[in-house]
Amino acid sequence: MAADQITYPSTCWECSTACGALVTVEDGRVVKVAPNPGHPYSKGAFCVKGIRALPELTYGADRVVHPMRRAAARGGGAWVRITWDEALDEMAERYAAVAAEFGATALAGAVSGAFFSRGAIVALLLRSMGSPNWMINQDLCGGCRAVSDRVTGLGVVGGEDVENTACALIVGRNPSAADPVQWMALKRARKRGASIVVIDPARIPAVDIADLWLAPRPGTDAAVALAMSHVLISEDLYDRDFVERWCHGFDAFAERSAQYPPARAEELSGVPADQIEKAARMFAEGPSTFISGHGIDAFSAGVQTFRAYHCLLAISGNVDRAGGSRRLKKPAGFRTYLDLLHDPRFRLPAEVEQLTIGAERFPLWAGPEGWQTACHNPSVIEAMLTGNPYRVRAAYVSGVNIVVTYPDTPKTIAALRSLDFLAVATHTMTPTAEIADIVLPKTTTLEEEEVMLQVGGPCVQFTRAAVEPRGEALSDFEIAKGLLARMEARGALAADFLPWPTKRAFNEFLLEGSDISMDDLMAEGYAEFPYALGDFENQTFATPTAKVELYSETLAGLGLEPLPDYAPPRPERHAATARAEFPLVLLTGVREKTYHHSRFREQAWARKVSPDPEIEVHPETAAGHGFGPGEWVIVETPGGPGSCRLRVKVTETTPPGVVRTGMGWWLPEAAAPERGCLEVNINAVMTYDGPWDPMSGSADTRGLPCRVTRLDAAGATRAAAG
Ligand SMILES: Nc1nc2c(c(=O)[nH]1)N[C@H]1C(S)=C(S)[C@@H](COP(=O)(O)OP(=O)(O)OC[C@H]3O[C@@H](n4cnc5c(=O)[nH]c(N)nc54)[C@H](O)[C@@H]3O)O[C@H]1N2
Ligand SMILES: Nc1nc2c(c(=O)[nH]1)N[C@H]1C(S)=C(S)[C@@H](COP(=O)(O)OP(=O)(O)OC[C@H]3O[C@@H](n4cnc5c(=O)[nH]c(N)nc54)[C@H](O)[C@@H]3O)O[C@H]1N2
Ligand code: SF4
Ligand SMILES: [Mo]
Repeated sequence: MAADQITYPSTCWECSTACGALVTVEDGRVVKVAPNPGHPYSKGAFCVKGIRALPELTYGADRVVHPMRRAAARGGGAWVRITWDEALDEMAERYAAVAAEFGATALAGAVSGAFFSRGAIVALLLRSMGSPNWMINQDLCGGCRAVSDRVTGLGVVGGEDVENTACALIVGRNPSAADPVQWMALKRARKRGASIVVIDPARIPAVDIADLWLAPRPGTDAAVALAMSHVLISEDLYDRDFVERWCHGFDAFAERSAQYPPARAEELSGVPADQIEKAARMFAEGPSTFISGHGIDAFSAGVQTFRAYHCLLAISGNVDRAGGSRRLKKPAGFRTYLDLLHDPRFRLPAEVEQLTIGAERFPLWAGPEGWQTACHNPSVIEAMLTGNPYRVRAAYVSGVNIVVTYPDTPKTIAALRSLDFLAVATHTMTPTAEIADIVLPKTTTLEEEEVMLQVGGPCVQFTRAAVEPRGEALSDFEIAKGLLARMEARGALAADFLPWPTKRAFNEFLLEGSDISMDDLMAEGYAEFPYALGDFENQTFATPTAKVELYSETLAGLGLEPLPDYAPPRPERHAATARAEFPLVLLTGVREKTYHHSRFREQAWARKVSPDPEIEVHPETAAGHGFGPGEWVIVETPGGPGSCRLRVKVTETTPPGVVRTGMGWWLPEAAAPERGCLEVNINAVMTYDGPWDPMSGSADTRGLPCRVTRLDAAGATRAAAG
């Protein structure tokens, strides 16, 4: 290493895996991002997005490096450079004017979620301006899991103890693509003799290290999980002691699961009964952990499906035990971002929070009692367009590319265009930024400090601001502070819920009550802390009965189904004629190693590795429909707003009758403002209008009926050229 290089321990937070990193700086520039093999959680696991995409994002030619104001009609693609003072003054002026005329609830924020500090900061910014409205993308991600985790009282999401497990049950999760830390841990577990069971309609790489692979028809997992519970109960393989002491509603749950003996589950899911029995017996041996993913989340029966698996986990006695699924651990006194959101010191009056859009429809999801206290997104889109329940007129978007990543792209565009004012903080000019009035340059992971709880560790992690921000980029914290100061000067501040002078002070506040110091964190990049497992007497379950609720009193109180149950998947709920018209089942969201959702599409190396949006098709399906490998097809769904073109990949890993595609596609080189997001983006095909999960408000992003047709020769030529 050159003498003038310094290497810092840090954390990559380009994605929620948050791997331990070593960042090398020379002459004020990051010259290397590498894994930190000494990190207690990631143990050297890392991915190409951290190593390559992050530095290229930071130093790439496409980066937005100064604030800009649009110089033509909205979406016209013409921009002028302005100063931060001009940008923030104009934002304050516009937000204050909307709040004065229509009330502060006419303002909304959008961010990915409170997993990162920017989520909490955007929420506290909006609250300071008097609005409880902020959107998160988690209804499209881990929302069903989170709601199930809360209503059962388990609190186990992210706590899979793969290192010590004897059996890993992987459901709707593709770890080799989605999470290098989990994937490495699974391979280690396999090596030391742990058994692995995969439940996935597709033959994912994890199947290659599995003892057993169950391939249900998409959307039928609840039947499989209930049948597995039935096997545990009828064969007396469940944990009687844990159930008697710590579970509520066992008899009712046993009755419910008895309605799904393996033979019936086989009919509903297509998984042979003997495989369900085998999987149940392997899982019952333990210690076993439940590894779940997006494949059973983000659909309109997601919470019930998750509850079926969560109840299986509970009765198997694998809650908060070594090798099982750990409950959330944090250092005594430490504050997470979610803690901040629920802290009474940073709350608006109850009657204002009750106005959160979606709180009435989905109280477990949106509003004061909701998981992250955010809005229900499709309801906000509706509010922007129709004024129901009231009109949202101005928005601030940061850390989320909603035009591309929300279903129903044309509607999201129309909703954002209907606003009086839109400001977007971003790294590059995305289709969302293209329709803003003001675009703000944001710092990247290499330029901004972050303190976060690593649930998987568990440990607290630190991300170092390794270099000065490029150009005039600012962090979410600095943008929010600048904006609030200007709102205050206009007498338009409801409260100051961001009282810390700097991001460092904010980070110190998170650590304040704990034994961990900023110095410790900076020196190592992480800090471990002691915790207890299985201390159910002192750390009770956060439910009305203080037990794990197999029968949910919370759901019963809301008039919702208190026991987990199976519901037929979307294609089966359609009339036969519609099924004939849309004969295939669409799964979206296949993760590509080169991209993070819509990000890094401007990077040449990534586009070289993954040049086209693909659709995976079984050889039988391809033959039946006359698709050849590499041909372009268009995809449509019933009630969807449009179509998109994708390139056929013929593969036996996808089952017949099912097609799988990714998400997040757009073409930075294509014409503004859409930049291809209406042509190659799967969300241009799907509706966001429901049906919604009655508990979490999630819409179907998988298991949808669809129609796939070949592009004609002319279309194919256009596509290849485009
Ligand atoms: N490289 C890269 N990594 C990423 C991301 C990225 O964009 N790029 N995104 C990150 C984010 S935010 C997320 S949420 C995760 C998502 O990553 P995962 O949680 O792994 O989710 P998916 O890849 O959407 O789907 C996982 C599996 O579910 C299966 N599946 C589909 N339908 C069903 C079903 O009905 N039942 C069952 N049992 N399985 C089903 C699919 O075939 C797929 O193999 O990845 C994270 N990691
Ligand atoms: N059809 C379909 N739709 C899906 C999914 C699916 O499987 N199918 N998956 C859903 C899931 S799981 C998720 S999590 C969402 C993801 O949806 P998004 O969060 O919208 O995805 P990203 O492309 O990661 O968008 C991040 C954007 O925020 C900007 N940004 C601003 N500040 C920051 C910052 O500090 N850090 C980072 N990293 N970015 C910043 C970046 O420039 C980038 O444009 O999409 C969802 N949408
Ligand atoms: S998986 Fe890749 S992008 Fe995500 S935190 Fe780890 S290195 Fe960064
Ligand atoms: Mo996600």
